[in-house]
Amino acid sequence: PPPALASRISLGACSRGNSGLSNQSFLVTVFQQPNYLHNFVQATFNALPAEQVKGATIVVSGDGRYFSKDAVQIITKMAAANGVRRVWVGQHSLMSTPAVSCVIRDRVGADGSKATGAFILTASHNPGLGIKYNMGNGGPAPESVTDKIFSNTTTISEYFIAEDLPDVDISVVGVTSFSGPEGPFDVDVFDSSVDYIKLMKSIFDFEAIKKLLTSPKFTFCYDALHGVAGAYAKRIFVEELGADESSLLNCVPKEDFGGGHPDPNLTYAKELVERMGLGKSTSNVDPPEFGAAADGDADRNMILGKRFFVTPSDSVAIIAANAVQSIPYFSSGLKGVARSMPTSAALDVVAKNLNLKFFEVPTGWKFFGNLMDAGMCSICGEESFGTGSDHIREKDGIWAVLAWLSILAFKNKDNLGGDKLVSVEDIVRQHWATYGRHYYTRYDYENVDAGAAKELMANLVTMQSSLSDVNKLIKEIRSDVSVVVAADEFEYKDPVDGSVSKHQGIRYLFGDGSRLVFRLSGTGSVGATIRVYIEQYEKDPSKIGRESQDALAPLVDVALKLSKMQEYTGRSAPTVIT
Ligand code: VG1
Ligand code: CO
Repeated sequence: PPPALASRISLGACSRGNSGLSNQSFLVTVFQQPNYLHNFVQATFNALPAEQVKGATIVVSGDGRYFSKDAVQIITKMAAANGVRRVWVGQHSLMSTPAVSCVIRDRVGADGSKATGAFILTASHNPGLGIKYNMGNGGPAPESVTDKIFSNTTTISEYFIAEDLPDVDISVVGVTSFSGPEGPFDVDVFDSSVDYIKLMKSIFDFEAIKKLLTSPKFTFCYDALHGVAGAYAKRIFVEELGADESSLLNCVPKEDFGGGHPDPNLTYAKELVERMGLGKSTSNVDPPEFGAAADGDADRNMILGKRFFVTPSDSVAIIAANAVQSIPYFSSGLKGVARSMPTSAALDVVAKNLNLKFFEVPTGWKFFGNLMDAGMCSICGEESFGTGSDHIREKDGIWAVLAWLSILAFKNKDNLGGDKLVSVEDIVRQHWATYGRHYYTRYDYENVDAGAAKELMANLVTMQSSLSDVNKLIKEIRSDVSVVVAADEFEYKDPVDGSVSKHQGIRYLFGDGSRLVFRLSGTGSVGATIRVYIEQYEKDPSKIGRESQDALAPLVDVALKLSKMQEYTGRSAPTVIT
């Protein structure tokens, strides 16, 4: 074909995002404003070192939500005009965030090429569309790059696009070659589940998991919430591991997530929650032994047992405690473990007992990536339904499910013919008996007036200067909670590159190990989102079996009154409790 012409088109400014376009821009309406996508893409190309653009290989894919197929064609044409050598696209434009990370790290093209980055079209667990850029290590772009992208979007005046390059049929696997405006240009469409399954097989003992999944006693259910995880779930759980097709719920990716909200928690994963016996339904059908859900881009996970919820903070601790015995990838030991600051300290206790290196990092996956690149961390997690390991540089929803299935398979390996399987609940209760229990809950106040949220936070910081006043106040609110022994704003010095991140959340630490943490979300869609994290440690074996919301009631009371939540926000209740 004749060379495509690159055109220059003028632009206006783009609004600030987190590791991509977020906030309002996650809404498709804003996203489709003229040139909004183009602005971000060109600003990213301009922010990258030349060798990661000219002649480079870049992944362009997403979780299949509305407009992403069109966006793939636009980004492809812009890549061609910017001198990119080849673009790798997931078939039907589908690639989960963890699969993108895997593809960047592991895939080698037929011509020996390797990718140096990826545009990922997703807004994760939020509806609407977003876009983010990942780097050559497979992880989110660091702040140095996102700051540059943002500043570029405020000054950018033109972008480059090969407008007459024909659209590529992304439903068909194969390489299409063009003579682009900057020279030869290839679009390689492929099925990323091939690369992803290969990686999973190198980590887990598929035979052992298959024995569990095909045992008549074990029942299983996976809900992709109509997100991209469904594309992998069928291949892995059904075709590779022998689960029944009926174990899959909402596993056909849909552009609109079937009208749902692809956030794997007890509020939004309704169908799964009912099926697992945790909902309101009075059905007397025996729930499955194990259930799990994913978010839109499949990096998050929720783990459930029969009528039992596993908190994400417990999940990462339990995986870390059992990894060496149950998962071949970790058989020679863990390099270290890490959690985000607001995540409960369940993992800390495991690290201490097993004598593992331990890190507490700010919220967001990029901090884990640095530790992993330096060989300091094997397993990590966040309270926000994110769990993962150093096999890639993103959290990984299906990996977390396979990790739990591996633990169940290991605990039941001599028991599959026995009377009763060791259940998810047994494993968690056993864990609490050994390490103590961290009661944990998170209250989210969404779409709060941004000014009010700022004032609330500022007041909490001011109060930290006098702990005796704070403790006096607390005693008036509830006499049955411990005293605050330290209070600060979390600050993190990266042990690898020495960079310092300040103002990463307000902490009140109690004498009995309880914690209250307050943070403003960096990913919320409209207004401000205040997150309150409430945690209480209980070592006494006679007190570890309580209902979580009962056990935490006194601390919740203190958190809301100390922060003057209702006074500042006008809200008498949170939007979501997890
Ligand atoms: C939220 C979570 C955080 C997570 C982030 C990205 O951020 O709290 O733990 O890393 O989402 O998740 P925030 O700033 O709104 O609290 V995802 O699935 O979008 O990669
Ligand atoms: Co996500």
